[in-house]
Amino acid sequence: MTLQDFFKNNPTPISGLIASFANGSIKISESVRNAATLSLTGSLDEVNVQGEIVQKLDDFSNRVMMDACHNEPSVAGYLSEENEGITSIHESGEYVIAVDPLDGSSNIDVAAPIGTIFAVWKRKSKSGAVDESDFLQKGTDCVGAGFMLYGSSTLFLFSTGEGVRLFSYNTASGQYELVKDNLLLPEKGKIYSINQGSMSKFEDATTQFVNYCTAIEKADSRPYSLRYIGSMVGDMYRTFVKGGVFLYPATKGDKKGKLRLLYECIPMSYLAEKAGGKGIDGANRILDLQPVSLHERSAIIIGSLELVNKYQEIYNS
Ligand code: P6P
Repeated sequence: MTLQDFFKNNPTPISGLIASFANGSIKISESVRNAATLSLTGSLDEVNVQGEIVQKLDDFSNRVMMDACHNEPSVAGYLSEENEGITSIHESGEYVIAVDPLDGSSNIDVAAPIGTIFAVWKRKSKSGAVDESDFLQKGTDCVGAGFMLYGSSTLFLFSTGEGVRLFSYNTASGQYELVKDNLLLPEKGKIYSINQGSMSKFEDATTQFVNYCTAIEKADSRPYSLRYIGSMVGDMYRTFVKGGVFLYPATKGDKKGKLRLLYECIPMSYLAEKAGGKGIDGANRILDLQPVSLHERSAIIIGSLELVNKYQEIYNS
């Protein structure tokens, strides 16, 4: 079943928006696969609001996602990792979007999986130009979220409030085709995913949790395996499929970790919870956090319920 037919059978208020993003993602996927021949590898001599060197594909993907929003009348506003401020799109639109147009772009040159991550809220203001308060909303108020993975295949995983849908792009038909209409994140897992090179900077709870994962305990299949791609969408898709836990925790010097709350931690936690998993920052549920700035960061521990609960138990002890 194609995405179009799926939405015919399961209409939602944001079907048009999701379909527009799907079309945009196919353009991004094709550019990622042909980056070298399209001279889209490498970077522009620009630095984005994050202080990161802008990869040519970051800039291209951001423009594609903005165009997707301009093509969808229900979108009122746009926030992107690549833009310093918010952008008003359609003043009569109902929804605002927070997006990481190309997460993991530093992995482009090594052909590792990269992707697009987005979250959707209903605007709080009635109409007209959007303002920051339309975006600074909790994950519990999200009306949808998703990510596209540009890897060995192009995958689209999203939820509009019910279950998590998984589609795969069929290059022959040029369509996203349904793989699963209710993807569940395994409650248990045997994989932990963290940049263990930062061990010396981790807070005690993270060190204790890594020691738990690597201890020999045959009763529950420990030691677990370490898998870390260094691209959140790649590590998270594996977690949805195989179970396990992904951690980008706070460090002794950096209480907020590295990943962005509005367009990385909240969408991934929204999806994880819709699939039976969980996302926390250590003590708190990610979806309960009240964002106070557009590009704020958050620590994140996310994945199989059993493993995230174990981390939280250690954190609170
Ligand atoms: P580190 C990619 O740059 C990214 O934003 C995420 O996709 C990924 O999970 C993380 O950073 C990797 O960060 O510090 O381990 O290289």
